[in-house]
Amino acid sequence: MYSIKMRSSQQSKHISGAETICDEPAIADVLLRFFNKGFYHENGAIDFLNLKIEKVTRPLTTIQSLPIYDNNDTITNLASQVHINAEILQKAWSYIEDANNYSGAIILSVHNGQRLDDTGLRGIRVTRFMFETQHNYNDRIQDAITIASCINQFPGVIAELCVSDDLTYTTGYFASTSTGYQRIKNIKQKGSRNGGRIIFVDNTINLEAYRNYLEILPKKVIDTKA
Ligand code: PML
Ligand code: MG
Repeated sequence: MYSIKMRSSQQSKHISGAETICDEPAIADVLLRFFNKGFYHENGAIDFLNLKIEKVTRPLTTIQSLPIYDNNDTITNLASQVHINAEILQKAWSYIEDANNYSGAIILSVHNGQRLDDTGLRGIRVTRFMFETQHNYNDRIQDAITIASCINQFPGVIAELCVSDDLTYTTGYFASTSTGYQRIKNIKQKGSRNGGRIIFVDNTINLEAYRNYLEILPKKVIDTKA
């Protein structure tokens, strides 16, 4: 199997990214799909696009997908279910609203709202994953569920908040092992590049092991049993 990654940018500003693991016969199709996604993007014309192919040499770790819900609950309500208070949520939201376009996720302490990763504008990128699913999700939703399933199922992770940085995509989600993947419509206004992925963790997390799990370990997400 092969890991395929794409990222594109404009004057070093993140425009788009994509990631999967596939078998050799599917590589050409995936490359074309990722090229189209990154090159022709509503966030703007690009001046850089990188496509990377790497053979996966380690066995894939299997992860169950989080259940998906369309309840359109509020972020505040969902956060309170996992004991994230308003102040910490506000801190997370400030990263989503700042002028930076992080290509990956930001890790925040659930105790004091401090940013714990040292990856600057890059953030932590969840990579080396695939989703073996019977469902016909669209690409965007399938990717988001796969990433959320990986992010949330590690010791010390409390929850994740995601807002797309695409100009016209206004559905985001809040995810945790207890709430599942909760889609939230109109999480932001149309026409804004504000967005990001915030991971809330407690102080039991082993950050080095977590980063290795998210960025290096090959992962296969499978459907949750009904
Ligand atoms: C993105 O790919 O821009 C993030 C989208 C997250 C929400 C996906 C959904 O459930 O609609
Ligand atoms: Mg995007």
